[in-house]
Amino acid sequence: MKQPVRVAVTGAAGQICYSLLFRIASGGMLGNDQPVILQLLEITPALKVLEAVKMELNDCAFPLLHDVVCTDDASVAFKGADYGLMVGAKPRGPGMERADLLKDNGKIFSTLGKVINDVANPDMKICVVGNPANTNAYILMKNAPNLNPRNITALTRLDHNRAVYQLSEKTNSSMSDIKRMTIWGNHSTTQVPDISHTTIAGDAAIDKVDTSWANEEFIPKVAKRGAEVIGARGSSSAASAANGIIDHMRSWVLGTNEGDWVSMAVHSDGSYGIEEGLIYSYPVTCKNGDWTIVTGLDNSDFIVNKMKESEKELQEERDTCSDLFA
Ligand code: NAX
Repeated sequence: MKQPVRVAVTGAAGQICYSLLFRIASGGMLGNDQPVILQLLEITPALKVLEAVKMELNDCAFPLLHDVVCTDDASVAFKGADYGLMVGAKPRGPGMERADLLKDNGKIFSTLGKVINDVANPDMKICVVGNPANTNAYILMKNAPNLNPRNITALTRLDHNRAVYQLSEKTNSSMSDIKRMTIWGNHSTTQVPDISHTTIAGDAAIDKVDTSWANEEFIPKVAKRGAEVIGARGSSSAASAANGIIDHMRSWVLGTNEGDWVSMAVHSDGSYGIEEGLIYSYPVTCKNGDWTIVTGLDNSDFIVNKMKESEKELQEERDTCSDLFA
């Protein structure tokens, strides 16, 4: 049996984690042979609820779950952590501007970045989920210089999965036949879901749909799917977000399938003319616990313009929070 790894999770008493933690503990994220220790962080008022989550985790008798630590002290939660799932953040309140949300949540990520820098395993792999996810990841990265910036990523896998579903519904095809879906950019409404390089059972997806559907219906449908779920459910996506996190980490750690790729917001190396250092969603392949941006894709002017718009939004978000990093 492998040695247990430490998985730190923030916002652990929240909605997403009520699905996420049970899937990690059952082996869905890191494999059926990988024992885990969950190190769960919450704000002090939520510790009572967190204890109840721990009771339920224990009552599942998961063979892979070695221990559950509940704390409101980030230095305890991240001590020796190998993986960090950064879910905890404030929701956008009534009348709150996006800039206010950026500042409030940015502060959480600058504080956590400093703690992680001091106490976590320097090879720790991080997935930021709390919104604005890409910019929070950027702030965390800037406050944690001991970590490898390649190990600080943000979640766009939920958007990727939403895009696969929309295409499968439109073309009446099986989701397992859809390969090479791409989400470019920010996890926001400027994201660019792109089927230009996607295949369905080996055939080009763009040959099976109208360009007008791909550009005018598919892109906004995927980009605004989160709002659609909120409208129907009264609160934001939770189980599907947890599933996206599981998929993101599993692909990163255990690898992507031959001939396919996934979408991850990662530290830009300047590929496709995007500013180096931004946390930008790209198509990536993963092997041996590392990711590689898929290069050499030929993008239409329409897609390139949209990619640039999303880059601009990320630059503006970063500039709004510049006081949170040196
Ligand atoms: P909840 O409000 O249910 O849970 C958030 C939890 O975080 C709460 O229990 C709160 O006490 C805790 N928290 C707040 N500040 C904290 C801090 N400083 N340290 C530790 N914990 C803290 O939200 P939930 O539905 O679970 O969503 C969490 C985040 O995911 C939100 O920011 C949301 O916007 C974001 N999402 C991101 C998605 C993505 O694809 N990147 C999709 C789903 C989701 O909307």
